[in-house]
Amino acid sequence: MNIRSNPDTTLPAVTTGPLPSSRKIHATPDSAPDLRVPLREIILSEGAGEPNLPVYDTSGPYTDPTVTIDVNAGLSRARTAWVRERGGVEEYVGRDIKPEDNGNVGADKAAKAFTAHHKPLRGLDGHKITQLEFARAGIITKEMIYVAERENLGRKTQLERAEAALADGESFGAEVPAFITPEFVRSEIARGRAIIPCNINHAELEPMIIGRNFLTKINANIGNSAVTSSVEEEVDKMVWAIRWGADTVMDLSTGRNIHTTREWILRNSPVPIGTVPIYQALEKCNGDPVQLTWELYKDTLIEQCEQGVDYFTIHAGVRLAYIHLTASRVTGIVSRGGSIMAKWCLAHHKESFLYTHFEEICDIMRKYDVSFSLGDGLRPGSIADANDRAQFAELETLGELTKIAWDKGCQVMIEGPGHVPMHKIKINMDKQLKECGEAPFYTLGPLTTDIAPGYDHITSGIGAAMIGWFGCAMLCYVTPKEHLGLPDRNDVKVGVITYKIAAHASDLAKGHPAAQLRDDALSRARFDFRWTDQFNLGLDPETAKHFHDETLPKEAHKVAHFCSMCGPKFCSMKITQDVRDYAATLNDPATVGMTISGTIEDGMAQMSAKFKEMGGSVYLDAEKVKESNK
Ligand code: IRN
Ligand code: FE2
Repeated sequence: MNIRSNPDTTLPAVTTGPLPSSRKIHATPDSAPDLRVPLREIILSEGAGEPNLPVYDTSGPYTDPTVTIDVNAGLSRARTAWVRERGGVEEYVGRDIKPEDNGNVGADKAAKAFTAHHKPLRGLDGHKITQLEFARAGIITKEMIYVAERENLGRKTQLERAEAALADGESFGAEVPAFITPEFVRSEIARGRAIIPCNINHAELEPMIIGRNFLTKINANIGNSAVTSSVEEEVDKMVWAIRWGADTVMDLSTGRNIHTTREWILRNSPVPIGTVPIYQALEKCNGDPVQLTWELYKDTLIEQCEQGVDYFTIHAGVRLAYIHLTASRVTGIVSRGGSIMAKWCLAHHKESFLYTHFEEICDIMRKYDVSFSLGDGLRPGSIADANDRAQFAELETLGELTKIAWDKGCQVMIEGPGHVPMHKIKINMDKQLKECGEAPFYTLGPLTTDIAPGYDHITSGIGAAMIGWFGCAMLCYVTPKEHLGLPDRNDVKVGVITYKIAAHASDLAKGHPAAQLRDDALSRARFDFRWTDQFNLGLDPETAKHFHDETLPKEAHKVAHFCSMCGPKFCSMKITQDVRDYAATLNDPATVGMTISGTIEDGMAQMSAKFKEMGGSVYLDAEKVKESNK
């Protein structure tokens, strides 16, 4: 197979290689020795005096130098075996890809080359297919074992196992065990509080879990638009986003090559891929929402199910009766999917076909275990519109649809806003939990102010950290280009890092049992002036090192007990260290005989005398200090 000859695609050059001072390691769960659960080990410097730190790793084989990446062939399809051994699925000849289905002409060759060597699977009636169905039946799947191992962040030494056994039953926060077990994962999925988005046809997937009693996850959106970007750029953006920590990626492509772009992304993606199928359906009717039909939409759903998309944004809560509620808004309907459906409803003056055909949508998605991400088509697009009647009316409908999807055996999460000022955020979380039976919440930010175009990763990162703390399970990133243009590679990285910060800050605030390990390791490195360890333990080692080296570039400075912010004399860490050293000399056997209070008072008196002797001024001449310290 040689895809390079296809004029519509070129060989994607994707980013490979480990992060600085990191190596890929794998954990093996007790209950499934055939699974290899990925972790990244941050290797500390020799004198660190503590073990290397394992961290959660979303980057897939791209950071593993022992794996050869061939984007033309796609990643290994190991998960097909897990699906097949459970039974209840059939292989069949999938839908024929016609050029017009792509919303463009002649872009299907590469996609066909992939599908030629694997036929799609689908679930049979009367059999359990979805993770929800297995969980309810009390069955622990390999996906559940895998994510349990992953959530424990490598805390699995013998000692830790023993401690975990002791701590079992103890809980942090509301009801989370100190050590995540496959049974805990199963029970959270069974009650609808967590999902594992994992289409049976996305065999390249490394499963992950979304739920408020697990690590807070982040999503990165990529996708070309009609005007910019190409297939290979999008594949590389996916690889780039997961390198920095994106837990899921949504392909929001419109315009040319939708089917092909998605096929390339899926075949090369170790993280769940989400889409908004209405975007492709719209391309199939030349961008005119009025022409959309249920049949055309349904056909698009099946096409994407067969490809292996793990979750679909479906804006089924935009009901005809709610549209007028947006009339007096400052920014109307800002959701792309929401505005497409609003236009259709008004043009036909009919209830949305997504709402009227919802049960059929469930039946299709169940067969492939595609999770619902019930879309917030009426989310507020400005501070002025936050928490208005249109937004909450839709949320109530999403709650009603959640119950239908659950009855049908489908996994569900709920999308949320948008633009919301800080004091109106918590009510969103509380209302979502109540209306939607605790199904995981997945929000876009929210942006906490409208005044900073160019900085909306920050305006939204603030809201994301807050709502994550309150219990939001996944945070959809916003890049600095939000409202302004299509994000490039660097915007993707800045967006992902910003959201990793928000998600991790949430995990700390929620008291996740393993979250603080990394903070503590980094703080010890900082306090010990182990500069290289400090960089490498951070979310973006390259930038940290670069900033440091801008002023202190020499290798010798990597062990210096100061940085250029405060300089040698005013480094608080250095001063603390000096105070500790000084206190230690006072406790020295040479000074025995003194009482403890005597020691401190004597020390203070000595320092005071020295202070006066040096001229009694807070800021001293550096040369004089050096002289007196000799
Ligand atoms: C997330 C939460 N609320 C919205 N989102 C994301 O916005 C969603 O997952 C998808 O990536 C995008 C859909 O945008 P529209 O079609 O609602 O504008
Ligand atoms: Fe916005």
